Amino acid sequence: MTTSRRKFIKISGLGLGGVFASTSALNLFGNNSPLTEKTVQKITKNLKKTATYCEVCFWKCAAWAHSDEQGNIQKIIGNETDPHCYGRLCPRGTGGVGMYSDEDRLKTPLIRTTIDGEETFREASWDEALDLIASKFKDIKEKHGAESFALLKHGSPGKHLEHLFKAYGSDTIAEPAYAQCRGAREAGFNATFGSWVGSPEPTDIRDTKCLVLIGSHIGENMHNSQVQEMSDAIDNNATIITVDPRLSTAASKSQYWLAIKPATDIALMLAWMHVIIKEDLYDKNYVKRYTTGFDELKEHVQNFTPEWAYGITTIKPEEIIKTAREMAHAAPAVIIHPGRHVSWYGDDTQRARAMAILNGLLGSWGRRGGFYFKEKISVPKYPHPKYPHPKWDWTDVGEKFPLAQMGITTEVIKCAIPSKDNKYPVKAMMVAGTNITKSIPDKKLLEEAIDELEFMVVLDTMPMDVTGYADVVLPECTYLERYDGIRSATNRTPSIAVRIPAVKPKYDSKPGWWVAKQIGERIGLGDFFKYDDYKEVIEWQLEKMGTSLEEMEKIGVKHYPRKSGPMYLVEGEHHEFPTDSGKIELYSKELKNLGFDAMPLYTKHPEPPQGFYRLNYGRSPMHTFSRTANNPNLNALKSENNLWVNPKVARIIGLKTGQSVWLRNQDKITSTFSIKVRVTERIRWDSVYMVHGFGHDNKKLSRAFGKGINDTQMVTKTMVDPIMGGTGMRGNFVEIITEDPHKTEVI
Ligand SMILES: Nc1nc2c(c(=O)[nH]1)N[C@H]1C(S)=C(S)[C@@H](COP(=O)(O)OP(=O)(O)OC[C@H]3O[C@@H](n4cnc5c(=O)[nH]c(N)nc54)[C@H](O)[C@@H]3O)O[C@H]1N2
Ligand SMILES: Nc1nc2c(c(=O)[nH]1)N[C@H]1C(S)=C(S)[C@@H](COP(=O)(O)OP(=O)(O)OC[C@H]3O[C@@H](n4cnc5c(=O)[nH]c(N)nc54)[C@H](O)[C@@H]3O)O[C@H]1N2
Ligand code: SF4
Ligand SMILES: [Mo]
Repeated sequence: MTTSRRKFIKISGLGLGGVFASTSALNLFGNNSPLTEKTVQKITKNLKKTATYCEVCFWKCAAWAHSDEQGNIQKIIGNETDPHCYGRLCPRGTGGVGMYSDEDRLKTPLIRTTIDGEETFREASWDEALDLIASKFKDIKEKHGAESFALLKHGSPGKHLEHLFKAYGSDTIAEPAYAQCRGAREAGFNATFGSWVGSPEPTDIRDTKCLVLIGSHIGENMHNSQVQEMSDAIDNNATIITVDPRLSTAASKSQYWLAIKPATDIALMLAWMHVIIKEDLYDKNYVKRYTTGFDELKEHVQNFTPEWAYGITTIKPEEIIKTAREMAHAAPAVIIHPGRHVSWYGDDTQRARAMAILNGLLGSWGRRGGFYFKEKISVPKYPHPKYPHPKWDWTDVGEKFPLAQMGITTEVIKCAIPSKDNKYPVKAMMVAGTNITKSIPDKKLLEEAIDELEFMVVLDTMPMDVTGYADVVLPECTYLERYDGIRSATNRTPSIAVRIPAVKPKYDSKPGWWVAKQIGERIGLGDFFKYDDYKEVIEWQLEKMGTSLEEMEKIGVKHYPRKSGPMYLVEGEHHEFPTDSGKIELYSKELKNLGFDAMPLYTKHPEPPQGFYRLNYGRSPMHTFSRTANNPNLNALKSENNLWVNPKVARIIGLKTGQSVWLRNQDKITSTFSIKVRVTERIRWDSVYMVHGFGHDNKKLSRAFGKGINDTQMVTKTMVDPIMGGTGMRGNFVEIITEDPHKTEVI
């Protein structure tokens, strides 16, 4: 196997054999018809109902997959009793069947090979691919130690492989859903309340009187029950305050849209604290009983007046004062929402701290309409031998970042680049359920690291960009075709959900658990996988949890009573918060002792140079990151992203809606593809905006290839959070190019 200069292979160059099984969903939905549940509900047939939970995003809504006698999946409908979806799937979940029916799916294992000096893939049997992978696992362990084999993962397949890696002796594990997503929020809230926010967020939106969204764009961010509860809250006349430089869907439903200058949110929040304290609007009993550091905070925010914040944020002092009063008026039924994708400007833990402190001042943590005390039920561990103790792991890799609580993807990736200071050499990598070429910033660094690897294996369902870098590609079957771990998530009350295969795996694809077991057995770790089918694991666990697979097949979701106590603080009762002081820490001694600011401070961030605009990005309600771009059902609803441009900018450059443009960033990186302009007042003049997840560069994705721009390609500069290692990605500036920069002159 070639290990030098790993070239990106476009799987398109191949005849990927395999029988095209008939797909029903496509015919049902037609190409352009909207996927409303109503349309879907009309189909009445003798359908088999199988309990599952959705994997189109990580909200994990419990659902029923309906399949016909021929084994075709006809529709997927939300489970009525599920607290993640309340019986309704979002458009992505309803269209999830497209993941199964997509004819571009990976169909067989592939092995990198060289033919006539050209690197390409050839089809391989599972035995050949797994034997090769097993030999690499042994080889890496012998030569470098098991720790040098890293796992980058996301979602259900990641869990199975995590077990394999830990059994093998490697805990060099990370996922972009931490350092590129919500890590900073967890660090900031943990430093304040002693616990993570977690997923689903314990926001009591249905009973709130005031919801404050700071960049969080619920409505485009389609996390299901949150969206439904927000819609109910709006019907119940809750006040919505949205802070966003863009008129998001949420902003358009809000009483207050604060069109903040990007990167200045901490200044706004400090001014809010100033007003709340100065006007005596904070919850005095709560602050006295449950918090520590109020005096220091009062002193700290003394000079952060609304007038001061106006100069930074461009939000008028009277608006700052009015919104602060609105929040206090609703308190404690108020939520300063922690957001989710928070890796923005590198001071993200401190921004999350500011949000947490505001919730503390207003007394909303542990209060109805604020944040409830979440609870989940633990799933018993299926017996296996003890994991060996690795010599080093993700904590060592991220040692520069004292409050990192999970592996930092970018740090693990850097470890693949040899240098004399690199104490933790990564020599091989497995990538499972994460499209790192789209989710990790700084492509140059990523490619440099991948180049150095001795071996790389990717487990995916689709020929995504990342597969082009692998030595071996393994086709996983979709969530509709496999068992996976029991879903047990934090909620108001504990509940579990199961995922049972609705149909047989298509083509030669296999479940992640099977792949982990096969590799494990080949490298002498059979004792860690003592089952023939993952079904046995679930059956064993369910029995221990007082139910059975038979029962779960019928109900899909099972509820358990709370055991940890009431959902909200009990008036007048003592409560110990899981922080060092047992109190909510408005002033953080922990951060101070680590050499960081004990209370958040505003720092100025770089601004776009002349002719450049800040690149802002977000979500589309019809898509999840890059994973759904090729999904036939969802692609029919939205096939490319657009570039939102303010009319003022459009006038200066001479742009029209629908016109194709290219982008070039501050580091002279030019977008491979073009994007169509959308001229709109909904974005500030200093930024441009696009939905993340488009601009795929693998031709094998027949619908998604070349459609729109990949925002990640433009993110070459990151602002790293010194507290937890998150990579702030909103400090990239782009210029708009109207002539095709890739056009070669024809003579
Ligand atoms: N520029 C930029 N970067 C970002 C973001 C952004 O908005 N902009 N968002 C960040 C955030 S919030 C997050 S959480 C991360 C997410 O980043 P990723 O974890 O990389 O998310 P996806 O794009 O969903 O990639 C998932 C991959 O899993 C594959 N897949 C889907 N289902 C299955 C399955 O059942 N089994 C297997 N084996 N594979 C499957 C898909 O085909 C795809 O290749 O990205 C972060 N990075
Ligand atoms: N449909 C759909 N829903 C999803 C996902 C998906 O892929 N598709 N992914 C899920 C995941 S993993 C995550 S992490 C979440 C992410 O979703 P959220 O946490 O809700 O949002 P972000 O992506 O962080 O923020 C996007 C918003 O921030 C605004 N913004 C940009 N810069 C600034 C600024 O400086 N200040 C302020 N105040 N606002 C700013 C943007 O205009 C945009 O409206 O969405 C989840 N929900
Ligand atoms: S929110 Fe939508 S995509 Fe995410 S799990 Fe639920 S139904 Fe699936
Ligand atoms: Mo995320």
